[in-house]
Amino acid sequence: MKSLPALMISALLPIHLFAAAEPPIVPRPVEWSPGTGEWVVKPGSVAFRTSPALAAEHGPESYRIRVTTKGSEVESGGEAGRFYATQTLMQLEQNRRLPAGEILDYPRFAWRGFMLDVSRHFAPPAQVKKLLDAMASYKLNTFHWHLSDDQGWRIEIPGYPELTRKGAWRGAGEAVPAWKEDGSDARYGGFYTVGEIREIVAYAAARHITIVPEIDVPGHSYAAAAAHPEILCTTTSGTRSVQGVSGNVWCVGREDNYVLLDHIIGEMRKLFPGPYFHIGGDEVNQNAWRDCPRCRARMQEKGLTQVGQLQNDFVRRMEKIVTKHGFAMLGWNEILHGGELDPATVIMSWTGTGPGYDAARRGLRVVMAPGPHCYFDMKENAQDSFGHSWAGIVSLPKVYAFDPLDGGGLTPEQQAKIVGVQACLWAEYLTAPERQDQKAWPRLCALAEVGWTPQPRRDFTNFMERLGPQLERLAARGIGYRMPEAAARVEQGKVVIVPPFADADVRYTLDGTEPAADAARWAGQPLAVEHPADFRTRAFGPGGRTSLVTKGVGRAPARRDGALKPKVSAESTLPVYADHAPAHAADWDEKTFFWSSAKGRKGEMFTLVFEEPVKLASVEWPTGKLDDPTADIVIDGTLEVSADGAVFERAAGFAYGAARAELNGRTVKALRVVLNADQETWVVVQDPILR
Ligand code: TNX
Repeated sequence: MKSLPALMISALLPIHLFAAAEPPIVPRPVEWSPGTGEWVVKPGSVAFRTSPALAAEHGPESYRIRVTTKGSEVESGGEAGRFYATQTLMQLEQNRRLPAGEILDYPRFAWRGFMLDVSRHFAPPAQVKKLLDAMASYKLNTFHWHLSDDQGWRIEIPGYPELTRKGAWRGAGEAVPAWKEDGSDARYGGFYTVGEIREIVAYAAARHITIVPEIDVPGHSYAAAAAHPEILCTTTSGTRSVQGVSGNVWCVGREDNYVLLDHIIGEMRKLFPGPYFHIGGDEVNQNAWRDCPRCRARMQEKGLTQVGQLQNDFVRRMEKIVTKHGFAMLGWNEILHGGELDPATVIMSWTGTGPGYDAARRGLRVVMAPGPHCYFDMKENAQDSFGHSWAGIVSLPKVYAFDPLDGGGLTPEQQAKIVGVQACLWAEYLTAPERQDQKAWPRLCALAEVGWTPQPRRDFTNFMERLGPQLERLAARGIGYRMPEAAARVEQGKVVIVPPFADADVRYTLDGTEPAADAARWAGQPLAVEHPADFRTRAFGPGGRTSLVTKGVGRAPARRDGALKPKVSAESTLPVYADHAPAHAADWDEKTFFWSSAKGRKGEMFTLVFEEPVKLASVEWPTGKLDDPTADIVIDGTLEVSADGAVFERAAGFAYGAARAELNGRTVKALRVVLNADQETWVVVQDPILR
């Protein structure tokens, strides 16, 4: 005991010297404890065994890895755990070496999914397999395959050849070749044969991925109706779906339709051994049923008073069919409307998290896929050239920030109904295969971590530190991932580049040209930049991927807490754009601002006159648009101060669009911005920050 301190020091010293940084594994494991040294991998010498104790405690997907200088061993809860341990080992290994240490790992959620829409644009089998490979390496275990929609029916159904002969091609029966070599043909169609489906299902199973097939009914069914017009109502009211399509809703009063759906699901049961079948159920234009005598008869028979109730009636019948074939049913959150559901039915919450919480309160199981965090067809950045934006900008940090259990005020029992999380990639814009890669990755790395890693172990900055090696891995798989942007901002009068992650290769130019791979490389030294609006950065990633170009230099957002808000009037010599009158830069509301409708000219002014003179310690005056750091800033200007409103004197100059002056308690009657030079842009003036 006496010698313990000395022992501790000698024991700690080497650990400290050799302690490896946390290995860059995604998703981040539950526990990592570093060891000493490393093990040089000899083929086939990892010892695997299953551990009933681990299985009992953390389930079949759990595993534990121990690496010492002598070797490595893996214990797993089950086959899946063994597979995931292997994925982790592959991420750990560098130059045939594994760092010594111990990892204990298991998932936070059972459902870690990705949905691919192959209807709007077809994805050939090889592309699906490439996706499954990458998903598995990030421990994603559910592939939701959106196989039908208005633009295409993508699965061969024995007995109903027209579904694919006509329904898999845009335009009635028009045979458009599948992928054009150069990906230029946006109209391509295609479908999976029974053989191809079998092969992909087996391929997924070997990677511990369950496939959940979806046939979207009763809406989103234009392609099915192109093949089988008889499935529609006898009189269509001509109304259109949210997405502008008419004639795309199955008649719910036609008995033969249920026979056909039963047949389709029966055929699909033979191909998909998994526990779930997704019936869609979203965005149904229920007006289609309004004037149809069969639908009206159905309402009478069932004693329904509103057309909308037919949706629940249809969903209940689908539940019976799906259940009869041994599947549990899944549907988009619209199936919650209008009545009870079978307790085995699972809800996919897409319009937000609210419907998911409601469903959990009703005792139903839920997969969270809310648009604002999980819709990968959204733009990732306001400058993105393609993508929807109805759910906002779904950036990498936005995906990462999602916690499926954070909100809704659920009890622990209700929380347990939330089985997991899923990203969805709708394919309206996926006109070429590389677009799929670019929309999916690396956001799917972030989502994998949402689904796997315990919430207290999740940290975006830490995630970004582990991202660089993942991009190498994605590039090695031939995935054209999206390289995240760098940012540039002012710190102490100099420009500093913030790379998207440590060691990222970021290049810049000073003259407004797009940085090429041989442009000046950011090496961590702050830069003096004469024309910040002409500053450009671009990040270069593994596999020749490049980010968008970031333009200009950002300011840290101005802090306005505790600032003075005296009564003031405002005027400008510049003409006003739309409703952005001068008063909007003096209403102490940072969301509004003054905006000129002409380029700034030398000598133009923007003046604030206080009703009563105010004593000011300091004034900070930002110009330009808040969401776009160099748009419409004052480029060369002076901040002037007046004690009487008549005689002004210089207090500070503008740099990077803002001016700041220490006034040390001076009495001020008026403030103004004066332009020192003509500029090419209009002028936005924000409210000054007075203290
Ligand atoms: C809504 S999500 C849809 C899809 C679209 C998607 C576009 C859902 C169940 N329906 O049909 O492709 O928005 O973001």
